[in-house]
Amino acid sequence: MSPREPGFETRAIHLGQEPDPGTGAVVPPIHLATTYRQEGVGRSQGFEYSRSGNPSRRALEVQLAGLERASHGFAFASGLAGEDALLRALLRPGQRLVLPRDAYGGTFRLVDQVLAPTGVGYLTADLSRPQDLAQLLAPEVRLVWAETPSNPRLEVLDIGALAQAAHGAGALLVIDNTFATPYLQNPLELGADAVVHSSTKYLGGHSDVVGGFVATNLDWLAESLAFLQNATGAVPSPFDCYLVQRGVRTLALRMERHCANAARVADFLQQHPAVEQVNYPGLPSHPGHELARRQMRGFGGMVSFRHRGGEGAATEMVTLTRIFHLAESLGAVESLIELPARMTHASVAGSDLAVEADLVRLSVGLETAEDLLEDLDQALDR
Ligand code: P1T
Repeated sequence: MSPREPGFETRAIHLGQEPDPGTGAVVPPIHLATTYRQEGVGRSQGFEYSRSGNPSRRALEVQLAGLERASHGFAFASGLAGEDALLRALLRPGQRLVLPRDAYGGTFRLVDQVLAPTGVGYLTADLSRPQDLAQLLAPEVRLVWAETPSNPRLEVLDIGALAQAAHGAGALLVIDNTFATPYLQNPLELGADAVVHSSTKYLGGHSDVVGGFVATNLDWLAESLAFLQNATGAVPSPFDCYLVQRGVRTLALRMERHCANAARVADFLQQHPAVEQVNYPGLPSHPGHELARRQMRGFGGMVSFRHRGGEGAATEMVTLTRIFHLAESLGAVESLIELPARMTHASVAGSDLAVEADLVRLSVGLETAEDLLEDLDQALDR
């Protein structure tokens, strides 16, 4: 019998987290040292200066790479810092990337306002039709960037089909796996070349740390990311690494409840007369439902919906909840509500990624489901 591989929960709790060899402490210490004594010039014990590497960051990188089924993982100071490193590693002036029609506003801003002025071009495409991608992939298009499920409309994209289309044209595929987390989906196993996370969200899970993570199985890309991590220095502090690592230990449990609560919320909203359209991949009416069933191990904790009363009613409604906090970000224990067009996605206004003004986004937390339904009901009814 071949030895069974440890399951997700076991890996989340043990990878990169062996008891401290010096003391036996079952929680690895937070290594605050910025520099490491060398035995001789160029002879270190693996760490030299904390920007280029430190044990706390390494522990987190081992843990997260193991969960994403990656041979290489890199932690960054934020999701956008990770995206920046990945984009710099993959694109040169004169080359282009494809962006999806639905993605985090900050990702669009990074490409449109930071990368494009350096000569890297972009185009947008409806990535729900991977079969159309081949025509768009001119030789200078080196990269397809996608989020699935996407922020804020919860579109589900076929990672395997996108990888095939991208690779057929000599391009690479990056998947932002922030909404799904490695618990629900492993894009590298489906053919993606790199995965990026905002670990500020479900990985940290408690709204108390900003972080990013990039994983890949490509050795040349890993080399470039390691270089950029050190050369540009957008690295997380050891304490930030500890917080994300602690969050990830309970990721499986939290995601189960996020999924269960979000399913209840989506069902409830679908039947509410003030709600026009509910975006949740777990609903059989969602256009990506069947694909999500095949590609994911659950449907996630994010829900968005259009308010039948239009922009004014939506803007008012997000201020009326008592448990859901009106706030940006997502993926933590407490439920959040927001208006993407005016908040998280203000930077996509007027672009192909523009969001409907009456769209409300919910990050469904871990509170008692009945309390969440009651809260939404009273806010929608006023
Ligand atoms: O905020 P930061 O850690 O830099 O991560 C950026 C980011 C990247 N990718 C996705 C899918 C994201 O949702 C985010 C950040 N998003 C929010 C802050 C938000 O409220 O949507």
